[in-house]
Amino acid sequence: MLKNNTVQTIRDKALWMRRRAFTMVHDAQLGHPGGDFSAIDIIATLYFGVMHYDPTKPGLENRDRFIMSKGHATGALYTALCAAGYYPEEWLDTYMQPNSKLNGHPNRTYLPGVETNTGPLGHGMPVALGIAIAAQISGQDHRTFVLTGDGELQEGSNWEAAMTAGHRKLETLTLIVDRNRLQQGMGTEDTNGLDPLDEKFRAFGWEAVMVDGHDIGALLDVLAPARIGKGRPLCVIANTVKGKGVSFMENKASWHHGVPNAEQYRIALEELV
Ligand SMILES: Cc1ncc(C[n+]2csc(CCOP(=O)(O)OP(=O)(O)O)c2C)c(N)n1
Ligand SMILES: [Mg+2]
Repeated sequence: MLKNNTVQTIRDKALWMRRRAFTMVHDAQLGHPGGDFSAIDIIATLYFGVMHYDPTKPGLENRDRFIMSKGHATGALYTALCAAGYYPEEWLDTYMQPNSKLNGHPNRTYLPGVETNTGPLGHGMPVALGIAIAAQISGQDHRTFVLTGDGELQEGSNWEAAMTAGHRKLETLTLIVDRNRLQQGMGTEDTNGLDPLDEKFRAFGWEAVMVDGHDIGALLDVLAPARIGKGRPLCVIANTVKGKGVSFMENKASWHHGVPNAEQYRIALEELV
């Protein structure tokens, strides 16, 4: 189903996702809230403004696919799938508990709506490439979206997939890069620089655009238009802030997998309104 939601409705979903994800991380004392918060506006835009899917039929043949390649940001993915209707909210309360379906990294065997297991960085793009090639060969027009971290792009497997996608003119494939400029402990440009990222993708035969990854209207403008006939895969470089929405978390590498104490949790929920 296509969700013809307004920008405000999507923003409300994203706010709920941030609060709910942070509660999950607080309760479990585990998780990756920095990368959850940089990605949530992107994922909310996809699920509530762009993608065609039916949560009652997770295997629907011509559904649009979303692959969460930065699989550590489960707070963002699990809250989105819940809000999209794939499973009840009580499941979120089990996050990271023994025998939960909501593990530290997403598992398609346990969780409806998860297209492929991720966690080891650099695998989502090659899987998305394969799905998009299969669609091309079989004449399906569904779209395949893949979200990678920017640090994740330091993995060479992404570039092999990017090269093949350009070569095969995979117009139904859209990569979104969560460009928060931080990886696990340091800046991407301090470790293995990525800039100029847009020019690199263009050189590989892609269309590449930059967008504010927290501006839902701008994200809709670049992600919603159909790709059939464009003749090239699309790379959306979404400029984001790691920890977006909570003052003491923003742009702090320590919140990559930092977890809140009671006081930090209270302040964060006060700010996330
Ligand atoms: C192959 C591999 N190496 C290392 C890790 C450990 N790891 C998890 S997240 C992360 C940093 C990822 O940075 P980025 O892709 O920028 O993610 P974000 O900033 O969006 O959280 C690392 C090194 C991993 N999951 N997989
Ligand atoms: Mg990053």
